[in-house]
Amino acid sequence: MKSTILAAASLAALVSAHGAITQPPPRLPGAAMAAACGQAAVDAVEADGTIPLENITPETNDCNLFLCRGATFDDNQDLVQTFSAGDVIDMEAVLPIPHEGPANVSIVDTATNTVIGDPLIEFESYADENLPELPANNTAFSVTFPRLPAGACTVAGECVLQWFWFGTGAQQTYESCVDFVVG
Ligand SMILES: [Cu+2]
Repeated sequence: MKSTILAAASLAALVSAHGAITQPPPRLPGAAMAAACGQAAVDAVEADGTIPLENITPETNDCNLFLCRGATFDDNQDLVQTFSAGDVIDMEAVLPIPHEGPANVSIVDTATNTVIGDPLIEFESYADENLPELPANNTAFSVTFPRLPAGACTVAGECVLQWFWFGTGAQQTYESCVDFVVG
């Protein structure tokens, strides 16, 4: 609960920011991330929950920066969602500084950092700062939870729903993860 309040506070106070998922509740930085990536990495994400991977310098090789921007299951065991095949999941993102590029939401096996199946949603061109206004579906959209292979993602921590966005011109990578189990 404490970490949820912290996230709401840091996302509300966006100063120099880029983008992140706000719903369903995303993985947040914490003590386990600090142990793996360094306290400076945690401080950077807590100061601005929307920064890209490229703004973080891991302090050890244990930091899994390219999965969930280094956020860990250990720090987020109270945020695990339960999804079933056919569930429509409403997702919300904030994009205070858009950068045009591809984006998707996929299910990722956290042990191997590999995508399971097809993306649940895919944007060829997302967060285009040249548009007068961002399309409404860039910040509020739904995905339908697929039927996974039997036994997949049944234990908390095994899988995440990962929002991934790459700003092509900015050369910035964004990842927000939602922990879940198949119910
Ligand atoms: Cu940016």
